[in-house]
Amino acid sequence: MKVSFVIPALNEEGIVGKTIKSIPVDEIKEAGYEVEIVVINNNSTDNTEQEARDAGATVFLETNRGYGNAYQRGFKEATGDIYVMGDADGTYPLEQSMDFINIIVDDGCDFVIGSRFDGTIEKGAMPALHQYIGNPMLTMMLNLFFHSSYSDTHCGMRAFTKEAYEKMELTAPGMEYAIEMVIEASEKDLIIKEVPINYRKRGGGEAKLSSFDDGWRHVKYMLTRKFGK
Ligand SMILES: Nc1nc2c(ncn2[C@@H]2O[C@H](COP(=O)(O)OP(=O)(O)O)[C@@H](O)[C@H]2O)c(=O)[nH]1
Ligand SMILES: [Mg+2]
Repeated sequence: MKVSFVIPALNEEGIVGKTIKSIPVDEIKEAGYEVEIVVINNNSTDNTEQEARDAGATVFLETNRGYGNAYQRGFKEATGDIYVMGDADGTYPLEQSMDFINIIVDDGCDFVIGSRFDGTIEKGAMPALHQYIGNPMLTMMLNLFFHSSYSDTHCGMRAFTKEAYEKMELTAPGMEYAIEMVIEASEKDLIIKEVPINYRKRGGGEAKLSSFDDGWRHVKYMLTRKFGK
């Protein structure tokens, strides 16, 4: 079996290399899997591409900007049986990936998602507005609308089987991709499990997220999906 790590990176020079190197490739190989690391770059204007290559990733250039577009391309290029996804900014504990893989393989889960709220959030890793208001409210709204029970719908560290990925019909080009995926996972009745994780401060670069614009886009996405246009 093969595990594909899929990582979108837009101007993540200085941290994308470290993020890739934090993937426990030896541990995963010792457990009997092949490993591949796919990075999707969208015309980064810094050294992201070379840094990712030097760290051992295969880098693809996607010309359509956006978090969703990057992931869609990444999963198209990935050749594994299990996909692990996470940001290129050092915030997610990719060193904990084996836990995610074991839950899929040993427990027969389809979709594993990290939970920062059940785990720990390092000081300064998440703005207070997101930690105490934005994320809990968006998570509550999503659970209410789509009859799910996630504790952290915006957690970007996830793992799933190729079959699970193919069941989910994912088309969102931007950041809404994150919630489109958890809604699809729930609506397609995938077996879902959460894993508490430690969320860290960005290792450099800038967040591409803009609190109010992206928060509103998520609310709009949920309203439209639930009640139509
Ligand atoms: N390739 C690509 N990656 C993106 C784009 N937008 C965001 N990313 C990456 O997606 C991940 C999540 O973005 P980030 O700014 O960390 O969002 P946050 O974690 O929600 O604050 C990071 O690894 C970014 O570099 C994009 O348009 N193209
Ligand atoms: Mg991030």
